[in-house]
Amino acid sequence: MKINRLDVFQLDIPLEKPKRYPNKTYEALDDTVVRLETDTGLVGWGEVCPIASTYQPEHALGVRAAIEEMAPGLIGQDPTQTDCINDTMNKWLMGGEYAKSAIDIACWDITGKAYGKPVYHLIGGRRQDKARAYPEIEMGPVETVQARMEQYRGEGFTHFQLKVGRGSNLELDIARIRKAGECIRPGETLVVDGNKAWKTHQALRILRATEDIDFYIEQPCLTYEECLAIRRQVRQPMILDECMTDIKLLLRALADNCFEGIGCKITRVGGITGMRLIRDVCTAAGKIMTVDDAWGADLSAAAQAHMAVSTSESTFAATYVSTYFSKLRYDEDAPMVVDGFLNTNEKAGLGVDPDMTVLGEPLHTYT
Ligand code: 0XW
Ligand code: MG
Repeated sequence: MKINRLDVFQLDIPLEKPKRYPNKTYEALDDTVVRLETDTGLVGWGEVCPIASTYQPEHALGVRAAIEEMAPGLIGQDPTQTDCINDTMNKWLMGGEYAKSAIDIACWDITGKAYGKPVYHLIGGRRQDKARAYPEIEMGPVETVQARMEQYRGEGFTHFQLKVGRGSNLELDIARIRKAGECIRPGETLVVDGNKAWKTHQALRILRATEDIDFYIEQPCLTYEECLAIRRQVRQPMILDECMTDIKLLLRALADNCFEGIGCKITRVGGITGMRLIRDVCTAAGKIMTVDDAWGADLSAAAQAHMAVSTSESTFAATYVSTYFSKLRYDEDAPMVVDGFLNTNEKAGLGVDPDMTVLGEPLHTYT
């Protein structure tokens, strides 16, 4: 089997709540969908949707430029030999894991279809009947924390991620954490996510002021080294997210005893191939992880669903499914959060059949 066509589609994913960054406010995010066609007629789909251009060192235009660089090397390759595909991509491009992820996901989709199995079957099998999802409690006044947690609890969620750190109002961060701590119930999980925002002096003051509350602290500071320094001075269990970019850093963080968990985004770590490696190391080491992505639509949700249900319950923390919080669907039968849980369908591959009237014509085609 050989790839004989690569189509690249561009979509805008409207957001329920705008995302505000220093350079601009985003009402929608720029999404890239990849379609691989083979000489057997089998087709595979992948997707990557970076958040803006300053959240991480990845951005939408970079996705499509990276794919253009790699396309000549991909035509003629066997998509079912996924490690070989990744070798090929690395021969044609250094870095650009987020763009490579979309191609990798599409190759797993084809492989599942070629063998008549859902992707989860190929990466370990069904280890969970369904996967617990979680919402973000976005930044805002203290009063909104309780209302949002009650709203999401009513929608079936039991794992909550509280956003903090937007600005230098430490008192507001402490008050929001305290309020969330008052609202959390037995059997529920509270994660406080700084999204890299705090300086170490701020993180120390806030985490020492709240060490009587039961929560995980996620990515308090920008760099791995700053998070490691904080880890060694506070009591809250640590989750590393944005700084955890690849398996080499994961092994270093294990050796440093720097974390209890990883906030893992599929398209940050190289797609299903990359996340499977990180998942298996976390499982072997007794660590936990989320199965997330930056943003995306139905294909991203499906890739997360297959990874999540094939992750052991002892390793799996939760999954953030952005289609639950945005307005773009191109396959109403694709995996979606229901009553706080995400599941796959039993179709071969990812089980997503995009509506071409939504995707429109490809932006680029490579043959
Ligand atoms: C909550 N998320 C998974 C969704 C957004 O991509 C941000 C991310 C996070 O945890 O930082
Ligand atoms: Mg995070």
